[in-house]
Amino acid sequence: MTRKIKRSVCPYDCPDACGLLIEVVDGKAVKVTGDPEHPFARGTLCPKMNRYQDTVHSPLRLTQPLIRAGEKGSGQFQPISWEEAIRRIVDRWNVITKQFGTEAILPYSYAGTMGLIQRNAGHSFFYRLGASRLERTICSPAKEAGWRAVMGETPAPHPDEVAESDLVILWGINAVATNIHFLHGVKSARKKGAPVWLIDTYKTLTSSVVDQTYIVRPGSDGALALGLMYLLVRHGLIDNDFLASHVKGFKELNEKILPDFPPEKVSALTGLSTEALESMAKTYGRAKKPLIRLGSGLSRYGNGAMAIRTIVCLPALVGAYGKRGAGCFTGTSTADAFAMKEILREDFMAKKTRIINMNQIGSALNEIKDPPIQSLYVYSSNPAAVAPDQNQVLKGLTKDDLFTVVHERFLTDTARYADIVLPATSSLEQSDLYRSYGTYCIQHAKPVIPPVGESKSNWEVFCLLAKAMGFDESFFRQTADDLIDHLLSIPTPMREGIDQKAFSAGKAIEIPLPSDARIRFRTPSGKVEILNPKQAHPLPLYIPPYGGNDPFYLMAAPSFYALNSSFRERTDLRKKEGGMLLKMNPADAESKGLKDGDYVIAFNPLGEVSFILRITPDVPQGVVVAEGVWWLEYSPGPRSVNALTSQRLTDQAQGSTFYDNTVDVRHA
Ligand SMILES: Nc1nc2c(c(=O)[nH]1)N[C@H]1C(S)=C(S)[C@@H](COP(=O)(O)OP(=O)(O)OC[C@H]3O[C@@H](n4cnc5c(=O)[nH]c(N)nc54)[C@H](O)[C@@H]3O)O[C@H]1N2
Ligand SMILES: Nc1nc2c(c(=O)[nH]1)N[C@H]1C(S)=C(S)[C@@H](COP(=O)(O)OP(=O)(O)OC[C@H]3O[C@@H](n4cnc5c(=O)[nH]c(N)nc54)[C@H](O)[C@@H]3O)O[C@H]1N2
Ligand code: SF4
Ligand SMILES: [Mo]
Repeated sequence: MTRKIKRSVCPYDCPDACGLLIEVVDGKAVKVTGDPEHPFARGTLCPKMNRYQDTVHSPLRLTQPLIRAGEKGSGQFQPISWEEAIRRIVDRWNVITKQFGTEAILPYSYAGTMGLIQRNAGHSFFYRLGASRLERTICSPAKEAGWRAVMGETPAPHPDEVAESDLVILWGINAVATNIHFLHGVKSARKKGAPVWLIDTYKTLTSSVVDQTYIVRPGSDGALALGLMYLLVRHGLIDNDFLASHVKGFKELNEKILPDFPPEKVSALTGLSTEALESMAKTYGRAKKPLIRLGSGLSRYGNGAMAIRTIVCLPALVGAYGKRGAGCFTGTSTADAFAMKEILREDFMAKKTRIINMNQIGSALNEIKDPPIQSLYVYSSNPAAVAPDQNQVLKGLTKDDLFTVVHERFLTDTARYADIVLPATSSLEQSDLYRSYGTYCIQHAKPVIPPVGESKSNWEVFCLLAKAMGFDESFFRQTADDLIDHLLSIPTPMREGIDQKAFSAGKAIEIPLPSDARIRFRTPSGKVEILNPKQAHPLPLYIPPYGGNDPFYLMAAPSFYALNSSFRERTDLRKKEGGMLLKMNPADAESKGLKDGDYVIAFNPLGEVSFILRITPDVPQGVVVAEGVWWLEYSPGPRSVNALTSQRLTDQAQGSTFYDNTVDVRHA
């Protein structure tokens, strides 16, 4: 028996990017713990990852290539060899290309793994092929756009600086579920006396770790921010020196926009009382180091980018930008740590092909012509479950003339619709480089166990496909390790001065923040830009969300027990969650004649979804909550939550609007 402890990284789409220690016995991962040397996570993991070995060695893992042997969606398959699978894919693509051109082929991928090589492994291949391109905006591009409109390329502070804050505002973030290690610093701040607030649309798990929860109407945060600014001005709580030297456009905002946001109006828009607004503004204005940790929830609305932009202006009024432990933290930008263009290889694109938004894959599969999509190649994503407007997505996936290939670890909802399924390795079986969007850590992971069954990594499969297609670029003849070596041989300013020895040993190390980051605002004017003439609305203002005509706003929020549709293979986690729930306020349930535990159907013009009703005062009237994205096989009915979410996009950056939907509810 051989027993070894090896280092790895949590590959999931989570800001924490925890370091892992994997105990490996005879080629199997038997225990997974947090790496105590990880600078941000400090040795703890979330409940999902504590038993990652149960995911990696799950009996549900796909171990062989499969070919469809029944109706699309039936989940009936027969094993085939890798050779045959690759040959069939390439043969079919050649036929499609002859008749419709290469743009009839569309890749679909997102963040099954965050590793830079495996996540982006298909880009070079599909550029070379001339396939349609995918606009990957399912997550929170509107949040980035909102930040950028005010702060340009200004880097975020170090996340642990929150420990120095004297007022922490968790705004639209259920950190206990989605950013648990940020709470380490929050706890330290709180111990030193800093009040901690949560601003959300219902009481999430995070409300149990804060001093005060403010419940707002969905999509009204922009109005809240403007209302707080109005009161800061009225009470003389603004930092005139900071505004004069470091901010552009406060005078215009104060003259043209703020007078429209007195507390009475903001109370009506947000649902917060005028007393609450007064108290929030005074506490915020008097804090010396108030820090806002902004989640992505409120960016997933028709007014998302504007709401974020408005909130990002708030710290400027009190001079919080420029102080340690204060300001606004939306996430770190570590994109320049590695020379990404060496992975993406846009230069392989002979001509710029059309772009299809991943949030609108439903319409794209059913409606797009010239050429219609004839083949979908899905990897590192589960669009049948995670993409909005599930009825349209499934209708598209059912089409006879669509040739679908799914490269997956599990037989997901999407894989069930595939013509060919290819088994994918897990992160423990592949090499990769990791960076993070919530910390400044980077890490190099090597395989710690051999591939499970016949599974192959994304990189390996694209190399096989490239060979079968006759692509002769030497790029496609490298291993993932060759490509990693190449990237590491290219120095970048961000990696300058890192602890190279620790990095090479596979430890997580931190990129040093530029020393002048704090007061040098990387915007065209060098100032915090409340006024941004490049924007369609040069000043922030309040735009209402899309909403809808049904009585309840639907919060399609993340689950504590899963990560998007990942981890649904885990019986232990599904049991703890207690099923696919719809949470509702007692008064609303009473008026609908519904009881706790009832099977109910939430519906709107897009579709109908069955849930188990959970009645709770944590949810305000007029809102219902459906946490998590369930696989259909574990859902109470034939559809899951995204049959209720629309393909509409955000006001900027073409993002998803998962929260901006309404539903009605009835007894099943
Ligand atoms: N456990 C777990 N962790 C995850 C994920 C998961 O699914 N589960 N998903 C991962 C991914 S891909 C991402 S992008 C991140 C998600 O990160 P975020 O998108 O930041 O998700 P949350 O932390 O749940 O924050 C969203 C919160 O916004 C709230 N919200 C919705 N509408 C509004 C509004 O109008 N105003 C306000 N103030 N709040 C609103 C929701 O109720 C929810 O609590 O988390 C990652 N980590
Ligand atoms: N209702 C609702 N819908 C949502 C969300 C929500 O909170 N609520 N969140 C939205 C957000 S923020 C996001 S980012 C998207 C996420 O959408 P996705 O990125 O599609 O997220 P997952 O559901 O985690 O699916 C990832 C899949 O990749 C597979 N995978 C993992 N590693 C590998 C690998 O190395 N190779 C291959 N080939 N496959 C791999 C996993 O098995 C998994 O099935 O979902 C969005 N949809
Ligand atoms: S999902 Fe997030 S919190 Fe959990 S182990 Fe992975 S990186 Fe850490
Ligand atoms: Mo996301």
